[in-house]
Amino acid sequence: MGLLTIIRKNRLKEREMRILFLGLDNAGKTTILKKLNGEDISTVSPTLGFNIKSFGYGGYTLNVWDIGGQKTLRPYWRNYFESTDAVVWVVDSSDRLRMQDCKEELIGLLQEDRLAGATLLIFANKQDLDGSMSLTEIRDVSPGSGLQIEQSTNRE
Ligand SMILES: Nc1nc2c(ncn2[C@@H]2O[C@H](COP(=O)(O)OP(=O)(O)OP(=O)(O)O)[C@@H](O)[C@H]2O)c(=O)[nH]1
Ligand SMILES: [Mg+2]
Repeated sequence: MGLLTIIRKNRLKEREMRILFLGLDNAGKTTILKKLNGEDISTVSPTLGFNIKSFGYGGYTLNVWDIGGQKTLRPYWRNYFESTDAVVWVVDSSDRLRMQDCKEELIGLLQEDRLAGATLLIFANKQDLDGSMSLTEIRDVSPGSGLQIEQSTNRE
């Protein structure tokens, strides 16, 4: 059993999980978290550092880290990788122009040793916008088959 596996098993025993919300700026990470938390989502501004929120779910405490995605902030993402159980990669499905950029950032993330073993969920946000990319289109640009993609919108 590797060291990482032992650490993860201990964390499961503690019933705490560390989840990172990552993705390009403007993808909707903060909005999703605010919505989950029942907060007003009419005033969301770009995240310059990070926000952390804790939720109770199924007997677990989920510590969710929402990290700013602007290009100048991306080099700091790695400061948050240690002991991460899951990454939610939020995609702005309407941002066709930056889908390649989005793919390249995700490929970079998948190569990080400290995230090895963490669960990855790709979250196709902004499905409400006209012209947003479908799950199939997003899957076609994503770096590898078999990745789980969940679609969503913060606007009903
Ligand atoms: N139409 C639509 N707009 C959304 C949705 N989710 C978020 N937005 C809008 O997208 C913009 C960016 O949302 P944020 O939550 O600040 O994005 P972010 O990923 O946290 O951005 P950074 O903090 O810069 O990394 C805001 O104007 C939101 O209102 C959605 O599902 N549909
Ligand atoms: Mg944000």
